[in-house]
Amino acid sequence: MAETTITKPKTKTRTRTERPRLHKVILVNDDYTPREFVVTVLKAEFRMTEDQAHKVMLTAHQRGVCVVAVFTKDIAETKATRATDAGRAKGYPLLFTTEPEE
Ligand code: TYC
Repeated sequence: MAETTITKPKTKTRTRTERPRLHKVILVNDDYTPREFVVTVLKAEFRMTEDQAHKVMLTAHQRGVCVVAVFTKDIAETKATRATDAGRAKGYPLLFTTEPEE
């Protein structure tokens, strides 16, 4: 007797791993922190050149805020905290915040 082999259709399951959302580090303007100090912190914490740091500082100064860079959540929060603490150590109200990218 002839045998019939029934094979189950193979369904391929593809798991999509989404990339983790990146978070923006945002520099907030204030009336007290010296411009040059803001530039120094941007260079030290975000590895910017004098030119880049100066542009970011000026944008925050003129518009109120400026996006400094994007990182994974952990790194964004750590850098924002370190940069804010650098200002606090000198008695300045300098503030860096974070928010998720859309
Ligand atoms: N506004 C400050 C001043 O005039 C300079 C400054 C710029 C401070 C950007 C904070 O995020 C800032 N001395």
